[in-house]
Amino acid sequence: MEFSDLRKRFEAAGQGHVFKYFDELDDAQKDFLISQLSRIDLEELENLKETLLAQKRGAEVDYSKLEPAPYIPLPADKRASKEWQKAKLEGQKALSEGKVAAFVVAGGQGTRLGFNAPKGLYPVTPVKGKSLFQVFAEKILSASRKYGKSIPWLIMTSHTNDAATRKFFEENNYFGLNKSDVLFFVQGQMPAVDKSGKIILEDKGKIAMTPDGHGGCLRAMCRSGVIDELQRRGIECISYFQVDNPLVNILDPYFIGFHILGKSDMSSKMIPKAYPLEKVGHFCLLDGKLCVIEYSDLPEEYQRKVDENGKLVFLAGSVAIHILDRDFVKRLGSGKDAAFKLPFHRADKKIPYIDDNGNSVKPDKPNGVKFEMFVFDALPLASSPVIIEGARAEEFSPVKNAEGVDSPISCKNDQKKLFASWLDSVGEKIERDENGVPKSDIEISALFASNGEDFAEKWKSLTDLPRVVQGLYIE
Ligand code: UD2
Repeated sequence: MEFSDLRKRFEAAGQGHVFKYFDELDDAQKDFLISQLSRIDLEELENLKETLLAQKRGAEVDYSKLEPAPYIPLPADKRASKEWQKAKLEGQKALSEGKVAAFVVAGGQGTRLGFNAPKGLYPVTPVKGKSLFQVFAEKILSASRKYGKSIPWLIMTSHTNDAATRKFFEENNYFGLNKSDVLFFVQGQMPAVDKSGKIILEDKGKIAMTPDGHGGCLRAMCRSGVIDELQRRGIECISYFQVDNPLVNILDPYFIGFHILGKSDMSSKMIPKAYPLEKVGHFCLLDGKLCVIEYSDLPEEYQRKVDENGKLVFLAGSVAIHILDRDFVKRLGSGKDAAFKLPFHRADKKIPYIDDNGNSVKPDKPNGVKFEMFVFDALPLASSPVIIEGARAEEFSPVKNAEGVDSPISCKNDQKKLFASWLDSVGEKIERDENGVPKSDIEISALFASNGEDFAEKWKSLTDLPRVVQGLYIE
């Protein structure tokens, strides 16, 4: 688009102030600003001004109509359940036919952990201190060996961490994966606006752009061409997970099987909440449609509500583990179908800006709004969504906070507990402390086994059994 047309469009939309300092910029700065502006969808922004900014959405939810969402419960023994075994076979078939891809949303930094790098680089394992990315890579490599098919791994980065993430993979030789199976793409951005909807200039030649949320992955997959690449490779299911959870069972044949057998557009794992105010989403039905209501939106009385047996009514926690059908992503992400768009959520933030006199200001209270999409908002748009229960001890222990719950220590302890339970099952004795945490550091690589069943099989085949001592590492 010609510069004059671009300018006219912004002026017509009441956003002409973004050119206020344009004449003071050098050529490179001008080019940068123009490239930012040309990526902004003014119509979308106008729409958000009228809805989210005016607080019309959100206030409309009538929580009294919420019901808990149904789910497929975890049986005491999966091996004894016909339904679960049938799903497993179906999932294994899809994996052996090369129809499944793994997908991590990794746009975030490790800031909350005091780690100034992409979060996927954060060291998490108890003995070797492997990074989150390495843990995932080994799980994917192990599954691709087991099923005899290469498994593409999509990694969504952000403008902030894309280069550092790619460099990390290069330096580590893709952790043994084929480079051509690791598909990076960068998530989109949205302009931040002030309370009246005006785009914020962070600098004279720079718009305050912020990541568009993990829900932005749907459009980013389409825009980047990744979705077409998956189609070329014959991929039908995309196994979605977050970068902060090293316990995630990335290529779970049971989950994949339930998704396929249910002819589902999008499936999710639920884990019963550990305590009423746990910071997870809640699977609910609203007017008969499945949705996730985030902990920060659901009034506390609902988060704490119990039934006549004292059981939490909204028990089903969303831990951000989903399977997305490839064509569903294409439909949602291509933007062609206006009724199939994810809504935005607003977050009020402190956003540095250039004031009317051209001075940089660092506000001490929220002055602006950023817009984000959440991937779970695709659930109400999905046909036949399936939810299955997962086991917390085997699949969920995120690293989010520097200390306390969901911290590096709690996550290491949970990994050790899981590995110890596998060792228990083959008759090894593991000493634990009063909280059930193994006293020694132990670690089992997914390259040896990524679940208890596989571990027991592999262990049986070892001729020289390792001694269970402090620092035991099995690969
Ligand atoms: C998320 C879920 C919460 C629960 C919890 C489980 C939301 C809104 N909340 O909370 O319901 O499932 O996880 O651990 O999803 N990311 C991007 N780009 C973005 C924003 C996020 O890639 O623009 C990635 C980020 O790298 C991470 C994931 O999305 O892998 C979750 O982000 P978060 O840490 O902001 O989510 P959290 O912990 O608030």
